[in-house]
Amino acid sequence: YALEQDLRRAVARGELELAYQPLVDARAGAVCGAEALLRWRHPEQGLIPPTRFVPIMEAAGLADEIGLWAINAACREAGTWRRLGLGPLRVAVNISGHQLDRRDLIILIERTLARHSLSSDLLEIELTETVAAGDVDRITALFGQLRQLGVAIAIDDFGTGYSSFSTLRNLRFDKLKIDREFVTAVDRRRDSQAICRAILELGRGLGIRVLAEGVETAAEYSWLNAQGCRHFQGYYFARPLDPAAFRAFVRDEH
Ligand code: G
Ligand code: G
Ligand code: MN
Ligand code: NA
Repeated sequence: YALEQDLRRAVARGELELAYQPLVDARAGAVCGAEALLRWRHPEQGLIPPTRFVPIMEAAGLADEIGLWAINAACREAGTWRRLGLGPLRVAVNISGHQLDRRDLIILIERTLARHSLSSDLLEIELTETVAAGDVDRITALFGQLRQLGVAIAIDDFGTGYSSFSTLRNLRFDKLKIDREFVTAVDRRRDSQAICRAILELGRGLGIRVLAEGVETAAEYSWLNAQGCRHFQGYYFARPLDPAAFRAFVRDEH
């Protein structure tokens, strides 16, 4: 598989990049951070989106190496935001289930934070609901260690996976991200409205933040805001941006 061979060399050749999509806090009326999203600049095929290469990366056993590369690059960038005086901006990094097999994951995260002099509360780890519902003992231990380190935990794609209320009750985390599927046309769809209301109420009851992903229109934003949603991400605010564009976006806001 040619693409797999190319991906094996992509890190060493500096072909991987991170795009940063602003996370918006409606209460502060400002960008409060970014989700780091992997991009592969293939020498012949151009920019390849993660939906195409993340499955290859996982099947080829590269999730670990590329995942660590991403955590390091994201922490380096967040350290730069701090030094540039862009305010305390948190960076959220997606973690693949395969990375959890690594016993020294926490130590590696701790070292990465230290390497870039980044305060642990400025890093957030995103795990999909399905990953969080995996090996219960392993996940409970990992969440405990991340919490002890001061790193925030977000449950990604919430509502589309396999977690249960008992998983949610047994794990302590900081944020639920409502999947785009329920946000699209939420101002017009009664079924999505019922689901978003329920997730927001769940967040209030559990005392955790809820973020709506994939907000594309003012109408979706207004509807969610009226329901008490305060954290947003989506093309309505900004697309994933290259590092320079993200810095400029934050600067222009002030
Ligand atoms: O950026 P984009 O919208 O195309 O992302 C598509 C998918 O790829 C998302 O589900 C996202 O979670 C995943 N993804 C993006 N960056 C990373 C990453 O650094 N690691 C892992 N494991 N998945 C990522
Ligand atoms: O990690 P996760 O699966 O949540 O990845 C987020 C994905 O959603 C990224 O691929 C990102 O590019 C994409 N995305 C972010 N905002 C929007 C949006 O407003 N609309 C659409 N269609 N996709 C979005
Ligand atoms: Mn994500
Ligand atoms: Na998501």
